[in-house]
Amino acid sequence: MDTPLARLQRAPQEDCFADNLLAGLARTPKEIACKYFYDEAGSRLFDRICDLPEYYQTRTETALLTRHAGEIAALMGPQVEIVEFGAGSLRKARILLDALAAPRAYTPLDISGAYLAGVVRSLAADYPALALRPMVGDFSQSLDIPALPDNPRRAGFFPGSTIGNFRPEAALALLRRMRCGLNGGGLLIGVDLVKDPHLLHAAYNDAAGVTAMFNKNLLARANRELDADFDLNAFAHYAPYNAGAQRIEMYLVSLRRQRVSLRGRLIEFAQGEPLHTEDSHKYTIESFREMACRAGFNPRAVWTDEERLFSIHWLESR
Ligand code: AVJ
Repeated sequence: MDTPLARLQRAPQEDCFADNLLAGLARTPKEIACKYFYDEAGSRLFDRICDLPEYYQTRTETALLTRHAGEIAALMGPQVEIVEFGAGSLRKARILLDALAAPRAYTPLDISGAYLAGVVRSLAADYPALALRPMVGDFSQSLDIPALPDNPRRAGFFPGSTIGNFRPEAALALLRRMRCGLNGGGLLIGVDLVKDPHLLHAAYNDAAGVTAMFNKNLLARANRELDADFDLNAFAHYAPYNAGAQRIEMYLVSLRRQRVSLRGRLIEFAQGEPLHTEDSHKYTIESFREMACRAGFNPRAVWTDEERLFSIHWLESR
């Protein structure tokens, strides 16, 4: 019997793909929120990115989680409810669930409902005794997660450096909301580190072109869901590293002057005009801990790999 997917409370201002895309295409420069990457096709493309040789983040974080699982489980304590933000494939959560003492429940949140339903099915089969509460929705808008009747202690899990997709002021606000949503519980968070720009550039411009497909999937999704007529070959993937802002910026660049129809509107693109699709901010361990403190957390522990490519932080609510 499938685990039913609950719906994360829709925040009043939560916008839909069509409205958000039309509004973003009306802005200068044109932009669209990166959360719209994650329809089922996009979630599968991201899974492929995680296995790319250039995309060091996933294997580095997974190795850190595996090596320090015991320490992390001790800090989280027994009978805890794990709330994971942007849970994706649930692969990393399995490392935690295997190390924790009698975890009370696991609540994976993700915006990609169909994809989440599939991965939850296989997790439920592997962890039959675990209380599973998958929720579909946009955690950047609402974190209203109903408490379980026995109100177990919560621990948040936010891996993959998805915090990097939020501009620093928005990241700070999100951490504050997470701290409230965790009711005093701690947060285990993955943070990608500032490093050699060549390594960063390669991670978002892989030789196989999977990141380009992931980026262009946004246009394919608009064609599928909104009856738009984007020509994917008339746009190029462009993902430079902005050293001043310590972030990767992702764009789709129009290769020629063109018009796209969307919901009865005609959108003009000039040749060379960019559509901004994502930022991926990088931190130093110090700059992230400083932000965590400002969000009301006590940065209790941090783990990083020998090459200091990636970091995992355990933050306790002050
Ligand atoms: C899943 C948000 C962490 O920003 O590195 C991967 C998404 N974008 N390649 C990231 C992504 C391009 C990824 N996060």
